[in-house]
Amino acid sequence: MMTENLQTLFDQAQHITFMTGAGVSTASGIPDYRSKSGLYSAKFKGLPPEYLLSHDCFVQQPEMFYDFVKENLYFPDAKPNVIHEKIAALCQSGRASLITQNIDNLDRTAGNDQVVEFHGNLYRCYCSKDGEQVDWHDYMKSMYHDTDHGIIRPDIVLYGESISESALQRSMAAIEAADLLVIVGTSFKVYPFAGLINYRQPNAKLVVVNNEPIPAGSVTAQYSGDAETFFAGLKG
Ligand code: CNA
Repeated sequence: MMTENLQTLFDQAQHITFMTGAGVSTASGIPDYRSKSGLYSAKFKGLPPEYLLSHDCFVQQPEMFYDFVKENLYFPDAKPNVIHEKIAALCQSGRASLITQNIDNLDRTAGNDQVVEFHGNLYRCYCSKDGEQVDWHDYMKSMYHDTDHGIIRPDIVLYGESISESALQRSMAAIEAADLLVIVGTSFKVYPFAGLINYRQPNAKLVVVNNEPIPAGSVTAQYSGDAETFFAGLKG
């Protein structure tokens, strides 16, 4: 249940910046990484997901990378839930911004065209040889680009790769604009994403909505429970 105190923080905020992770999409049927039922609890051909989602794996074992990504990351039938929808509505009204670590496209499907996709988007693919954009449906059929036989990849940030300059700049601007930061559905262990909160205004308030404790420092308020329930109860 939404406590009055938390609702008041949302009502009084001039600008809210949401920072989200895989926990906002579990209610849409997409597993997260670090929960008990998450992707990291499984191994694939004896290899850990951290390696399978790395730049090294993509370069050295591209077939393995492709099989892993195709079988475990793509959920094209998933639909946005109330969390994506309420955040999108707040962003559309200009009262909020969103920085997500998610690569599942659900914020865009919910109508959020301003979202900062910190780790990219699975449904944008390109050929690593000539840089040409490739439809993700074609990537699902083959990892090879039909015109030049280059290896196709999704436009996501792999372990060992850097965040794009534009994503960093847009994220910092969103963090600096906020008098309320709301962290939702993330274990908050991945850097540089987790380090973004260090750029917040000194008086900015910090709210955490997650079903387990996370290392976010001193928070103004927190909701320990299911993020879908929290957002269903959020007014305005
Ligand atoms: P994570 O490390 O798996 O953490 C998810 C967090 O959300 C955990 O603390 C969970 O306990 C919590 N959680 C899960 N479901 C709920 C819920 N319904 N209500 C409240 N809390 C919940 O994932 P992070 O996002 O922190 O890790 C960052 C990685 C994961 C990024 O690089 C992402 O690209 C990557 N990822 C993305 C997706 C996606 O796009 N949907 C899915 C899986 C992983």
